[in-house]
Amino acid sequence: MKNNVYKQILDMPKPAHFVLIDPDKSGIDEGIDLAVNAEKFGVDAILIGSSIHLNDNLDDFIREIKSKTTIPIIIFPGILNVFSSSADAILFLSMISSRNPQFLIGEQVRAAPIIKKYGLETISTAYLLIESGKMTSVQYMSNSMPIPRNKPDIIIAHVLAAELIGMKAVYLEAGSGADHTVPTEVISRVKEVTSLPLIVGGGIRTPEAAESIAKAGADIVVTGTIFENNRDFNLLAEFCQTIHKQRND
Ligand code: 1GP
Repeated sequence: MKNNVYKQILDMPKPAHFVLIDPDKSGIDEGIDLAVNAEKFGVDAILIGSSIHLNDNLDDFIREIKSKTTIPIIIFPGILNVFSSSADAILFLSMISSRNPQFLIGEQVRAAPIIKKYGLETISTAYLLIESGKMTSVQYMSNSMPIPRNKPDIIIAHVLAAELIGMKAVYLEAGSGADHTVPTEVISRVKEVTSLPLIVGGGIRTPEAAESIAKAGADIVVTGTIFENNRDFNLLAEFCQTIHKQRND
């Protein structure tokens, strides 16, 4: 029987560090190498996802990584009908910053019967795309306008709506490879209004940036591109230590 990943997320010391592995950018061997080292150097969970899904080997990819790691392996879907029953859970995203119905509810309707059949744990997650300097893949692929980065009140209104709807986590997304991360002012303002786990990612390239985001109130700091381009596991360890240093316990 699989673990309750949401409970693990609630219970894990915060801030936590999740590493995103994109199966379109890493082969299986590279993905395993990154996941195994991520676990070794203190990463708390692995997200697996991509904006497009160019490869059809997601199931093998996840099964292989699962067989060599013990931390939670969570699907972070670009398109919700691409997933695998081998994962521990899936972030069941609704892109609430969007006004494109396909990414608010369309993808979820298509995916729900299969996810139910697989018995995969879902974590209902409010996904907010925040403007970050240039067009990102997620913006283009979802045909959605990001929320202006200098409008924290609008961002907060979205987060409050998500909480009232009953969603279980909030993901503030600048977009993979973003020029600018989600502003720390936005993170701290959002943290003041919600007790839901607050996930922040996009454009985090240095331990210093990760530290500011953790200090501002992110419960989970997500890094992706930095370790796709640079398999420097000393740097990975430094990211982990910097993020974990912000823990109170
Ligand atoms: C993207 O938030 C993640 O969905 C990670 O972004 O690749 O820029 O680290 P980066």
